[in-house]
Amino acid sequence: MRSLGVLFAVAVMSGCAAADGEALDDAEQPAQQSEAAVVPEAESEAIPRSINIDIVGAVIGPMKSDSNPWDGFGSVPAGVGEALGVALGAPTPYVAVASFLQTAAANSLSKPDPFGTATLNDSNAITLANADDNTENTFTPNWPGRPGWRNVAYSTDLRIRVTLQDEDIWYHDDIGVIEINSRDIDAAWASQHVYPVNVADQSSRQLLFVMLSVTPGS
Ligand SMILES: [Ca+2]
Ligand SMILES: [Ca+2]
Repeated sequence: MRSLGVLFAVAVMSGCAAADGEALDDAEQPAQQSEAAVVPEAESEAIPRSINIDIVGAVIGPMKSDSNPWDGFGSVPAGVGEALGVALGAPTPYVAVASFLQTAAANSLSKPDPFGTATLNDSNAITLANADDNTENTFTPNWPGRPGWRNVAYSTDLRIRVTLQDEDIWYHDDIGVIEINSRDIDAAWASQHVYPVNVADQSSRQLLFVMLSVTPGS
């Protein structure tokens, strides 16, 4: 009994020593980390009252909603739509879709010649690209110049409507009419870089992402 008691005491003492050391580390480190992390985050999260909004580009789906290619004839293989659905359901859909569009299955399809306009709260219309200056045959157009709005008074009522078409010889194909709201603008600001707004569910997967940049106005 006595020897067992000594063993027990030694075990408790060494256990306590280890526990004390761990408890000290646990108590001190999170406090230091959270103070260091919280302050800059809080500063960067506040969106300015005046902002610049740029519509930088877009990501167009690999086919029309009827499974026909953007240009030409024939139907797109069923596997393309299935792979697109998987990519849109991925944890980071923009990264997954961008990767998929570079695969041979998507890259071999005919691509649209995107152009269109954007309006801010039903007025302030701008041209993203027209039939003369648009990039042709691309799923990932970047708009020429710097289309957007300067020194916009931030409000939760901000709404941007983007209308895109595929330039064709006779009748342009509609790509999509989608809307971006203040929550998307908040997300773009918080990202502090060009932010892909997922709009696939607003356009039958024809217009997948609108690339948005939000910077401080003056
Ligand atoms: Ca077309
Ligand atoms: Ca076309």
